[in-house]
Amino acid sequence: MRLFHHLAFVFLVSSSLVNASVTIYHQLPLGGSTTTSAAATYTGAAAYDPTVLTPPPVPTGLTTQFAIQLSSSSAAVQGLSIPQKGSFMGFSVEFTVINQIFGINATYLQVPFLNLMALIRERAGEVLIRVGGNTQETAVLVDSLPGGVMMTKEHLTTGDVTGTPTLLYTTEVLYTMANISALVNTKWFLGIPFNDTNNLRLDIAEVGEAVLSSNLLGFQVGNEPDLYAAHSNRPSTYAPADYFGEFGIVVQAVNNDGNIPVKNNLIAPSVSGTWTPEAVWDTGLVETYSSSLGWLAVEHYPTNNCFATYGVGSPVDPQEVFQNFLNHTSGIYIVAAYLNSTAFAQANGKPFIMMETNTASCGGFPGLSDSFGAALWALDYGLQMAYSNFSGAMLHVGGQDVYYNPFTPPPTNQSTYHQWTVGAVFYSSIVISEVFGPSGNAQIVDLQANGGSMFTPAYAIFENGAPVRLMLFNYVSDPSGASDYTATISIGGSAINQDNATPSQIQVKYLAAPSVSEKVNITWAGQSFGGPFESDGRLQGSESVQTINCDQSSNTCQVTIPAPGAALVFLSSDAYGESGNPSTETFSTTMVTKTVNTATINPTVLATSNGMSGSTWELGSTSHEGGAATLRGSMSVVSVVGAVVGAVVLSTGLLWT
Ligand SMILES: *[C@@H]1O[C@H](CO)[C@@H](O)[C@H](O)[C@H]1NC(C)=O
Ligand SMILES: *[C@@H]1O[C@H](CO)[C@@H](O)[C@H](O)[C@H]1NC(C)=O
Ligand SMILES: *[C@@H]1O[C@H](CO)[C@@H](O)[C@H](O)[C@H]1NC(C)=O
Ligand SMILES: *[C@@H]1O[C@H](CO)[C@@H](O)[C@H](O)[C@H]1NC(C)=O
Ligand SMILES: *[C@@H]1O[C@H](CO)[C@@H](O)[C@H](O)[C@H]1NC(C)=O
Ligand SMILES: *[C@@H]1O[C@H](CO)[C@@H](O)[C@H](O)[C@H]1NC(C)=O
Ligand SMILES: *[C@@H]1O[C@H](CO)[C@@H](O)[C@H](O)[C@H]1NC(C)=O
Ligand SMILES: CC(=O)N[C@H]1CO[C@H](CO)[C@@H](O)[C@@H]1O
Repeated sequence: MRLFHHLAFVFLVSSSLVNASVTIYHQLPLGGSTTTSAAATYTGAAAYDPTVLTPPPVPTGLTTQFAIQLSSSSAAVQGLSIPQKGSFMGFSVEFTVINQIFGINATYLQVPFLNLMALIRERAGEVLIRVGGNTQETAVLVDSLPGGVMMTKEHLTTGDVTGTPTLLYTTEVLYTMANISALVNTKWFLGIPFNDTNNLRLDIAEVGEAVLSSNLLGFQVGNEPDLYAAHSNRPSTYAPADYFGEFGIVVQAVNNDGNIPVKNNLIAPSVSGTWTPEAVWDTGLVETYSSSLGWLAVEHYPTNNCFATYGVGSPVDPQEVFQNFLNHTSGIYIVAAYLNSTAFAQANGKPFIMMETNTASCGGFPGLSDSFGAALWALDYGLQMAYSNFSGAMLHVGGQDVYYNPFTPPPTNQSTYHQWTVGAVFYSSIVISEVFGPSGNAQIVDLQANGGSMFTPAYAIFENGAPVRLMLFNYVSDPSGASDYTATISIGGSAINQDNATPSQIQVKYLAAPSVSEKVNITWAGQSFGGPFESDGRLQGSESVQTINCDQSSNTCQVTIPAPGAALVFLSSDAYGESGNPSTETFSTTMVTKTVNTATINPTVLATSNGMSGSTWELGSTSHEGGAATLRGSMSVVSVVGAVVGAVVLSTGLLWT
């Protein structure tokens, strides 16, 4: 059933609400090399930088015909991962940008954001989001803020060399998250401020547990503590043993705090590579505080663009490093440093999370972080983490001044006429949600396909012992078609054996673009979010799923993967129906400026389509009609949507009938 959901935007001038939209502080202008006239219109903000790189050369000697022989039972498969969820690839949202991304308060939520999350939720059942970053350490919960906003930044109040501002926020932030959870089943990671363990501020845990309850997954204790010394947040001698001691202070405080009912959901150590995780494990932290720890976590970026941002390190030419993201060894190299730790986590009964990652720290690279190549890379890297027994990975989302965002709200002063920009790596997250689906029981194995060729990796996914899906990649960018490859798939025994389990037909969804450098014409099963400012958070275009008949005499199925591209192969109609064929509808938007508009929607349809019971909704109303309302009953205004955007308040009235 279709829903029509019209949103109206009303503009109110409020000069007191001026928020900068950056997460990289002391930002120098990024992305000077604007190559099209579009750049002029969009002021060179990194998120819309039109730089297009040149694909790496076509490798010689690529084998373009190879077989993939799958066992019909996982019992015979070596190295299958632990069970994985469709929500594996979530998002890490910098605390300072939540009012742009989520909405200005609990009743003014951003519809494009809800739509994007609904896409993951309808495939995976839930969405994982971490809210944090450097600002979590000095964040202060206050009763209220000038102008009634839920969050604001006070600049130059911390000694941190990155210039991280102090973040002030109200409980409305937690209510905003709760209301988002009610709509799209988001599960949250937060952080307990850790800048001063002599004066702990545990209120985020007290209020967070009260407001978010089971939607709250856990609290980071420290964000990148291995960088505290470098950022002047701790003495230069700060070492893992010091972190162990401070972690213990938090454990004791949480245990003694009667307002924090959950004692076992702390997260450590969230190190970023300056310390190895082993250096922390060696302190005995996990064994000592096992009953307090819910998760183990790290954060990692494979490279950085900090010269462009801070003048630190040496300049990196995006064109030169592009090829480093365009083969299977990239993810394998990154993950290798954590294999000890994922095994250690399993041995200690703790899930292991990549709490923050993306192509490159300090904002990523123009032309690279927002390219189809980055989408292939993030998909492969994500699956490699899953194969290596991570239990989740959060793609970082910053403000306008980064290149790597999975999604970017419009610049603050352009919200009146532009919509959202969905980045290439958001496609990776959608594909992963279908790769694992909603069962929570999907196990993945890296097949080292095609003789282990770094350009044509493949993974198989098993559920309940049987192969259900395959993910095939082609990293090569070759418009001639000569580097397209054909994989010949068979399951169980070969034609001459009795235990052949090759299906009669398979279904295939392609992640496609004409080149690894492409930034706009990226499609998943034929659908796209379009280019900069073109998205309301819904996939556009008609879905196209290929059905391939298998050869019944040879018991083989042939799938061709274009160069470049990736394909998700559904090995049975059940596997397709499970995660590949979502039937729900998301929140649609129609922007009408300078009017208050209303929309109609049948609440029972929405409640059903989003998989929740309408009776549990308690959304507050900020309708111009006034009065609180719940979803049940007709003519109830339940949600108003908008964003704090510079000097403009953008809000949207939305009426359910
Ligand atoms: C949410 O924001 C709107 C628009 O600024 C405002 O009218 C409303 O009072 C806010 N709600 C709360 C609970 O602060
Ligand atoms: C920790 O952060 C709080 C809030 O921003 C600040 O008031 C305090 O001075 C900081 N403490 C240290 C030791 O930096
Ligand atoms: C493949 O990626 C690795 C790791 O990023 C990189 O070192 C190597 O140069 C790449 N190989 C080719 C042929 O591009
Ligand atoms: C993993 O642990 C082993 C044994 O403790 C050690 O030799 C090795 O260096 C570790 N590997 C990594 C990548 O840290
Ligand atoms: C992941 O965990 C499973 C189950 O313990 C194990 O068999 C497999 O070898 C692990 N994979 C890696 C890459 O460590
Ligand atoms: C938006 O803000 C940027 C930076 O402050 C400015 O350069 C640009 O002219 C503004 N654009 C519009 C349309 O006001
Ligand atoms: C978009 O890319 C596809 C390949 O993925 C190609 O077939 C199509 O022609 C492209 N469309 C445009 C408008 O460039
Ligand atoms: C379901 C839910 O959490 N609703 C909350 C939405 O936000 C308001 C505050 O603005 C709360 O009162 C509701 O409980």
